[in-house]
Amino acid sequence: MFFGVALSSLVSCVDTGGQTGSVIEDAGTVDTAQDPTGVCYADGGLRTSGNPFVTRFVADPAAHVFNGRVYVYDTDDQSNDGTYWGSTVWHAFSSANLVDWTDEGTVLTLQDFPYASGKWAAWAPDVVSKDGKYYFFAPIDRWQIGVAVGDSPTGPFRDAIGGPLIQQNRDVNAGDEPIDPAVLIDDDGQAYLYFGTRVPKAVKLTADLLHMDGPIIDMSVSGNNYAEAPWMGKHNGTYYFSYSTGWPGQIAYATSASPLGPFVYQGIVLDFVGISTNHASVVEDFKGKSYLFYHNGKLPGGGDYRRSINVDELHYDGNGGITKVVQTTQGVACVP
Ligand code: FUB
Repeated sequence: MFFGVALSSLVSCVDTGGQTGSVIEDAGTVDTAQDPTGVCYADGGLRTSGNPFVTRFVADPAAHVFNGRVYVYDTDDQSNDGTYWGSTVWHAFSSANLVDWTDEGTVLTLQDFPYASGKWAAWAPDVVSKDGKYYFFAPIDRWQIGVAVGDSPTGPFRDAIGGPLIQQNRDVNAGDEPIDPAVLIDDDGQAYLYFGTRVPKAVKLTADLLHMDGPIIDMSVSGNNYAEAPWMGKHNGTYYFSYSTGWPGQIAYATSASPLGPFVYQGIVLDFVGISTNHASVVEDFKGKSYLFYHNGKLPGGGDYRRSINVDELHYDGNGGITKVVQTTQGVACVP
């Protein structure tokens, strides 16, 4: 049965210029039986996100599903001077269907942390939700990691501790460069923070997510090819640790029965992306599919310091392995 509805006046279901996916301007009719929301089908068929899927230079995507919406938290490359990763603010985008993206703007700045030097290095962040609050884990100055908390996925976030959660010169085994925080809250409620350059670090967090609850450990990953950009996921009871292998790097992954390892190297999730850094995150289940978010330099004017974010489907094989993600220009299909 076909239910048609004219869409000639519908421009977009989002409020931003941030999207690059197809925009319905003169869509004729849409099959509302296939797509009850009326946003996914246009004249040519199912719309796709396009890659990169935003027109702003942002990098280091940390993607999560909150309240039925995908939120992607980023380093804001748009505001650096194009010669280094000089960002001082973090940016976010969100979407309910992976095609229409809302530019949530700057969601946090270095100035929100009183102990930050404020000069630069608002780099790869992560955000998790617990008990109705949203915790923004922010690398600051390249030598400390702070936490800000908010009541919504886009804040406003405020410094939650009054000092750093991790600090290079204060904390035993914080490593040479405590950057790239990634947090997993396990099924039993225990939270783990992963971070670090060249040596993957992990530490348990207290129930309020604001303090370390034990020593910082060096994670054991066979193959020893860890460089940066840690991400921890869980699939069918197995922990999947992914990370970049270098500069340039691929995104590799290793698995373990424990969130603290030891991890066994399994293979490559994402090949080189054509620039000096690689950084990815996994959405394990959004409306029935898994997705990999990553950055490259493919927006016009893009490059090492002007990166932009992409999304492609991620597939597990029948044996618990991850099939290497195919980097596409069409991106992913709209999910109503
Ligand atoms: O954005 C600055 C740095 O580049 C990040 O911290 C790394 O993961 C790399 O992507």
